[in-house]
Amino acid sequence: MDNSRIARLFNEVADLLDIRGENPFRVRSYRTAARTVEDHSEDLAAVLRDGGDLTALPGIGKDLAAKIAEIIETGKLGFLDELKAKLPPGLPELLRLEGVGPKKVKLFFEEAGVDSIENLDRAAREGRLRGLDRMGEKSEAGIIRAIENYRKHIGRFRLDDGLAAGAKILDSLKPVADRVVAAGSLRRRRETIGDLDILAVSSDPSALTDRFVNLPGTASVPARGPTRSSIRLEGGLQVDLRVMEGDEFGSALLYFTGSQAHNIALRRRAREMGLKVSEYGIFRGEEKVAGETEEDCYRALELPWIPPELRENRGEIEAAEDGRLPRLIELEAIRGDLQSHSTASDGKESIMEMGRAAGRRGYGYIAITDHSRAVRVAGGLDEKQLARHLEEIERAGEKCPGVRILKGVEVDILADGTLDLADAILRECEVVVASIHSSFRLPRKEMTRRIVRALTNPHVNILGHPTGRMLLRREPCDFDFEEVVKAAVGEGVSLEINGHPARLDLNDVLARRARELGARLAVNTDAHSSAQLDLMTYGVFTARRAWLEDRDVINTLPLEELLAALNRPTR
Ligand code: DGT
Ligand code: CA
Ligand code: CA
Ligand code: ZN
Repeated sequence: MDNSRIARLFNEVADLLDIRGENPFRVRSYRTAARTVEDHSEDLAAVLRDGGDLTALPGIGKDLAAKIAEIIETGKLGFLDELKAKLPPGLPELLRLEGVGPKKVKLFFEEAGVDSIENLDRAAREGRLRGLDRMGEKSEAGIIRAIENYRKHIGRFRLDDGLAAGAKILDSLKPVADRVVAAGSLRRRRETIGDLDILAVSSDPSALTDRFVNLPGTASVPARGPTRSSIRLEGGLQVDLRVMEGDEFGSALLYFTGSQAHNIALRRRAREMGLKVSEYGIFRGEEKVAGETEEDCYRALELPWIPPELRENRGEIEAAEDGRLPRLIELEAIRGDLQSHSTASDGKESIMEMGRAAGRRGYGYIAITDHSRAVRVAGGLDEKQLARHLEEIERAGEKCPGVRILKGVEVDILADGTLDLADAILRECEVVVASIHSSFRLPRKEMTRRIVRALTNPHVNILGHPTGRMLLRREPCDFDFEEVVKAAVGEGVSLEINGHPARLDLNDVLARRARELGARLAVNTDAHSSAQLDLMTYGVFTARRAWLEDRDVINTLPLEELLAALNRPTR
């Protein structure tokens, strides 16, 4: 049981209470508790097991502590189920739409009789939403777009959710399997996964299958057999299990890791060499020439082993053949984080706590980049507040030996491309991340001009989460990517790969293209708590899928070289 699941259930409770229009303090107590639990570094199940006192956590009273215990013990929260039973079953799903929160759901339900996505779609298309409180034609069109977007992504899951589910399943299966691993898009670290593919070898396949179809959190069992089974988890994620023989493990892993396009290209190559490839092995006529390991299989095809992140048939087989595979960046090469937030804006921990956590991770530096004033909901800073904040960063740095805490800011790019803070204060910062947090839907030309203009400000070092997309929720901004990258290269501005698993922005394809155009990348977490510094792994997954090496990423540089690299060329 992980803390994030507890947090999710509490957030669901808060949403439902909010939709019902219940006491805002009660709603807030669940949200605060969700955040506390999510950010807590120890597994609460372990805390409970060791006789720890959950009410010692901030904002957790007796009632919430009992609910946490209930979730840990039963995997469920009865109170949430009761709440659900009191509302039309289609209502909570509306919250999955971009720009639709509990208040809107309540409004749509009470004033327009909307109780499902279908209903909402119809109401919006018939123009029945525009008269409602704070709704106009524009917001109505936004609803239609959000629904289209949601339908396009339906049935896919974020990588972090997939990895969390996968880790639990592997742990449960390990005792009844000789070998068990995740394959498919999860192993390739794609940003979203359609389903989860598990491959196992076992001397007791029926015990393995038994355990699999009875895993906790299973909602249904679409298929069950000695070599293939599938389950569907409560959240809707399907998990496929394939049981193979030990001497087929390599070829099976290769096959089920995919991608399908990579497999097809390998098979074509094999055919030209007079070989045949399947999940059972690589064969020349009747003779099996490889199958036990992936390395053996690639070797039989006269190729070096290709990292799973590259297996998309985007030139990796040709590169492997020519000995041109990149030496992909690894997490260990990252020496610091160049976007993080503190309590000065919407972060959860102090500058000092963030700095110490960076030190514990072995980093040489961390930039504290709180929001600027335009992001009012995040408590963004104005010039005066930022000046004071920069002093605090300096003071914290003195008390934090070993890690350099860099004075930074995440300054908003306003709709016209100017920045939200005056040059005089930006000049005082060591790291200026410029990002868009509003007006996401400008026409392409205007958006391109806006971003390019921001990049020409001589103090900007990094373009933060460049496309603004939110996975499965918000489409990227529309702009001329090539033109923006060329401007960034000319100005000496790095492009961010934001490692938050809801963003992964730039994505693999765009980051790769940016590198080809000569851009440097910065892989950052955008951490809002010290625990979130761990999200760096997701940024590195994306960087690897973008074929990046250490030298493409500025935060692999040691401090002095980084500071030199941040210096903008003077013209
Ligand atoms: P997903 O689940 O949509 O995120 O993507 P994958 O890549 O995990 O695809 P999935 O689950 O349908 O199948 C897992 C792997 O099995 C896939 O990457 C390659 C292999 N595979 C599945 N079906 C085929 C097929 O028809 N032909 C070939 N060559 N490979 C296949
Ligand atoms: Ca899959
Ligand atoms: Ca599958
Ligand atoms: Zn941001």
